[in-house]
Amino acid sequence: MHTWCRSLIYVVLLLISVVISTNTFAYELQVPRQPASACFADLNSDGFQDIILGHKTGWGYTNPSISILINDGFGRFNVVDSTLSFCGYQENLILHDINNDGNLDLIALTGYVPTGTSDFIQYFRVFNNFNQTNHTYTDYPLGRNNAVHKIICMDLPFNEHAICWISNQGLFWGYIVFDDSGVATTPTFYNLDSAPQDITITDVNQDGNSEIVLKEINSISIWSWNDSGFIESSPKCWCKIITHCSDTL
Ligand SMILES: [Ca+2]
Ligand SMILES: [Ca+2]
Ligand SMILES: [Ca+2]
Repeated sequence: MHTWCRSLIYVVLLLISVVISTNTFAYELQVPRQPASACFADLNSDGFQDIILGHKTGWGYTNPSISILINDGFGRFNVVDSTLSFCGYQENLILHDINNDGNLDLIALTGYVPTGTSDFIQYFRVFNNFNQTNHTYTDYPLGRNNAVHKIICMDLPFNEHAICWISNQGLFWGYIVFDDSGVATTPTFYNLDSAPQDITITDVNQDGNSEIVLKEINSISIWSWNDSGFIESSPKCWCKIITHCSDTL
């Protein structure tokens, strides 16, 4: 066989392998709106992790807020439900067992403008035992209606949990505690000197209890939990962030 003939066969086989690979692994999923967040759980109890996508709804109460993508066990996902619609950007979807029944609950944000007012009243929407088919929920008012920047959920002693959030519009952070049976308290707020940028959870001093780490514009503060609520570490700015600027490069 001529060398050019072998080369041609090699090129054809290579093209065929590329086409097979493309058909096997490349596919597209269409969801109804731009995703803004995602979290993962086995929503149909088949042993494979599925995806919950949060969408930016804009101000439309009927725009899809959540899409459920079910894992087929072979590396593909199918969009099985995009019918859940409620107002609120879903930039923070959290799965947490907020009522200690052994089932993950989905925490989202929602809100509405009551008739005759211009205020956008905000709520946490907690879907109890969120799975592919059960979408029952309870709404919990945030108490302040400034834009929510980020949500986290933290385990507290005695099987209690706290949903915490920051607002860079209102310069504060707040939390709601859920007791061991899932009953919520009224929200508590801490005003800040500057806009909070981020909030996260970690065991800073490695004592087995988690603390909240709050990042403001130029500082980081640590908040630990006791029977009276969250207590800020002292001094306030245990870590000063200094930005160096130079006119010359
Ligand atoms: Ca699954
Ligand atoms: Ca639960
Ligand atoms: Ca700790």
